[in-house]
Amino acid sequence: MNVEPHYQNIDLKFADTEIPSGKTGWRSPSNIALVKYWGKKPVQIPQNPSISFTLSNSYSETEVSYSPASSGKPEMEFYFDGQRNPAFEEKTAKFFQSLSAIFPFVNQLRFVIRSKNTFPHSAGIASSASGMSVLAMVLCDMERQFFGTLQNDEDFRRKASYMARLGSGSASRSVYGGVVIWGETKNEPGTSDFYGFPVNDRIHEIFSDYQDTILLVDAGEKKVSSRVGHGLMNSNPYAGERFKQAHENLSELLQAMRDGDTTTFIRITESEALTLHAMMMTSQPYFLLMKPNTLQIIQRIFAFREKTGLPVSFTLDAGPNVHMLYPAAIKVEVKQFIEDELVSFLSPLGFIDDEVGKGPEKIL
Ligand code: 2P0
Repeated sequence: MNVEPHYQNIDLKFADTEIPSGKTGWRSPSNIALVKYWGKKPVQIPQNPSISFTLSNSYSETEVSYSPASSGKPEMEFYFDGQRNPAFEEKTAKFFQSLSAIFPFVNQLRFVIRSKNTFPHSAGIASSASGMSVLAMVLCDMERQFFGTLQNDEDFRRKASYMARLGSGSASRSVYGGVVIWGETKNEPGTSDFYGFPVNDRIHEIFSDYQDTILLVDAGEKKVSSRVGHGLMNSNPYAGERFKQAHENLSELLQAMRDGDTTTFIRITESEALTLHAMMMTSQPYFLLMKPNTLQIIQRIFAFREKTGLPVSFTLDAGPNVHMLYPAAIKVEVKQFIEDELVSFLSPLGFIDDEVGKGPEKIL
């Protein structure tokens, strides 16, 4: 078992007369899992390792103003898309409070947080991954600025990923660009249950600019909340086998990604997507999150691949929208395929063109 980093630090606290005011801001992307995280143990430890593409165009952008607080705990106003958002405010305040042994300085500050996403809320793109990773970047950035620690980028990212994980498991992967593993993986040194680990130096270049066109099937889509979803795995009769299979799939997928083997990539990622949904269908209570048009699109992708031999495939999140994955070199052919065969199955929101991205960026 990997050793958990020890981040509790009572010294990360301002002298009473030196509590600062200022502003910082980051942008952080969402990510799409190829081997899925579905099932966890306390505290935010995954039942199996997962691997994802960090996205480029689907991100959260968050500005945080801070000033001295008087109450001895984090004070907060949270605006989402310009509107005060009590639900996000409560969630973020709770998250910050839970971090007070790691970042004691949060108890001394009043935060005004303004956040927005580049993707529509109802698109079912993991907003917790971008939203929680962006907050982790902000807090680590404040630590670096005010306490002189985390000067080394590797230390900075690792702590940010650890913090992001505590906010939302999948967010641990968004702290890095490219291809990222979260969860200890056999024969992959550096991987850990406590933080994400980028494996770009172990990946064939065909995957470095892989495309993800997100086909929005249902605008009013309701996802299973992650709290409910992960909880279902505690009593799913197939859970044990599933966790074992995910370990095996990750090792095999990583080998295929090293080799640039798109055939194996397609077989494993599509099977992972269907298995995620199979887990929801075999839970109590059960959930059917695909829509008729999800299946229409998947069938069209199978037929297009059969007809053209082009390496186009799909994956799914915990919802009805289809992430269509393909190498950048066949963008033109895939665009035509979407126009000719898929647009009639899409909601008015259409689709989002995305691709593998570089990870979070400081904006302020
Ligand atoms: C994933 N998902 O690997 C999987 C696949 C959705 C389907 O991680 O409870 O929001 O915050 O740790 O990360 C969604 O769950 O869960 C998720 P929490 P999270 O991307």
